[in-house]
Amino acid sequence: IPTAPAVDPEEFVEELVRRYPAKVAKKRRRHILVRDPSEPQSIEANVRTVPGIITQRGCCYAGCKGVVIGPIGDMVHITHGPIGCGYYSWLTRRNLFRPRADGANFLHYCFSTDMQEEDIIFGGEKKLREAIREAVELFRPKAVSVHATCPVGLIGDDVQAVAREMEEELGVPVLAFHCEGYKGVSQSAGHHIANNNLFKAAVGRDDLEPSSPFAVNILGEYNIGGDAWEIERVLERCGIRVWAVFSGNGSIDDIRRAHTAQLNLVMCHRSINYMAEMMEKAYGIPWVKVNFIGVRAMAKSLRKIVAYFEDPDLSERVERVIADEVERAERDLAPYRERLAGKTVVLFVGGSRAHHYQDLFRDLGMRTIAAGYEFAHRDDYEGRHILPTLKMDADSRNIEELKVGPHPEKYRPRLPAERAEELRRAGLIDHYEGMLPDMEPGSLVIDDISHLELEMLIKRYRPDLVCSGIKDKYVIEKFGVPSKQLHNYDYRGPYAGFRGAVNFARDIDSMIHSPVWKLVRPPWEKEPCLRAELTA
Ligand code: CFM
Ligand code: HCA
Repeated sequence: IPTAPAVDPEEFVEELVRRYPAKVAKKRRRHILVRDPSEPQSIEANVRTVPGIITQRGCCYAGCKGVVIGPIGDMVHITHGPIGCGYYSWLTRRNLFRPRADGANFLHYCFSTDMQEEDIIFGGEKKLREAIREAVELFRPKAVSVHATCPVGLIGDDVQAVAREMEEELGVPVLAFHCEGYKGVSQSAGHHIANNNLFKAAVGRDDLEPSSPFAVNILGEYNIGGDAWEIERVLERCGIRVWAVFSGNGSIDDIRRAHTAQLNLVMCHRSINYMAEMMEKAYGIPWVKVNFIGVRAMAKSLRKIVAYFEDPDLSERVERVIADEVERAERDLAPYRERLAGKTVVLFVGGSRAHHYQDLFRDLGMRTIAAGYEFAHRDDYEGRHILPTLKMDADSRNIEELKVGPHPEKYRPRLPAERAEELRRAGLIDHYEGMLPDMEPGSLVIDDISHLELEMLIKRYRPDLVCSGIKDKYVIEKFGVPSKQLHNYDYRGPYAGFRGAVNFARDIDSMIHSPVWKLVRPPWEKEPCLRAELTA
């Protein structure tokens, strides 16, 4: 694909929205920005997609079952609904899990009530009861989760009542989630529902304390392609204990005792900020926003942790690890950087990676010319706290009553107010680090991008790489542009941490420099398929 002629971004934005009917154009215009650092900018986000537009978004059930709860490997997760919902969320996200000493790993199974027409007409609660009983008898899990899908909400099955009943009958915790797909405008509502119930039903149930004084939880890290393992390798090398991960390679036992950690590291703010805030309010655990994607971002995040602990031995050890890991990563990255520097990329993914991966591309000398989230909120773009317009429920108000551990009096704020203020001033405990401030002047930011807009963007800007998901991957590649899935990593990874950065550079280099792209001609450059000739 030849390099793009210079594009005027403002003109391009007008061209984009001109393709829509006037009312839709007005709506979409508010989701598109040309980055201008000279003024405070705001963008519309987390609102309903206009019906008829082809969006990359998913549903509330995906956000709850697929994203937050699903990766906990030693629980049985039951989808209450027609079989498609369970089937299409079965192993596709690549959240990896290694069983603990008890050997339990249920992630290879797809549990569903497989609702039929009859259940829709007469109600599915009986079937759900039987499914929970059967799963517990066969697998003896430590806990069960139940996830409602769209039709369940429409017919009114009370999954929470069934869960309470079965919990009593079987003596196993059953966590029920009313995460019907249609709730909210995207996956985002599902994250919130998952956080609330997981906090109420699991966190604080076991008071076991870590033996290390430097124990942290990692929130919003889902071990896609083994990311959590690489992060853990580095942290353990630094002498920092990973006490619980929400929820990559996750165990329900770890989550039950997560409230005894010293610090919460928030990787994906979008999916788990609710949990971080509830744990801070209820148990006094402060949280810092981190990014473990990219060499410099990883080093910066380690230094944030060090600043919190204020321990000279720890600082020294962490600096030694950073020096060693950075040197090795830089050496391994050098040949790729030479081949990738100056290449352009556009990223349209989820609610955090479209921002996090920009750091890694900067390490490689690549330029992000356009980016956007599918379902993130304004905070995640603008890098400042914005009060939510829609309040899901009042959980955070009753936080005092939510301290359920055996010794609630123990949980006091770990971070004195003065020190917190100091760290905040030094930029070391930022809670909101948005995408916008990090983007180049003149670059494009597009929220909830549509297929049409992505196609026009590729045609006009001709980026060297598009990072996206399965819904657009093959469309993009038929345009002759390599497309990297930043969701499931195209069956590869890990990409987090120091070693992950090198894996990523290698994979991107081989994609971009594959000779295959020269053989693909985008549809808009092809001859018409049919030709008629008039003969004498
Ligand atoms: Fe957070 Fe995620 Fe993401 Fe997300 Fe997702 Fe995901 Fe994603 Mo797919 S939790 S917001 S709801 S980082 S599943 S691991 S890749 S869209 S950018
Ligand atoms: C989801 C999961 C998803 C989908 C990925 C994609 C994932 O939100 O339903 O669209 O390619 O990461 O598996 O985001």
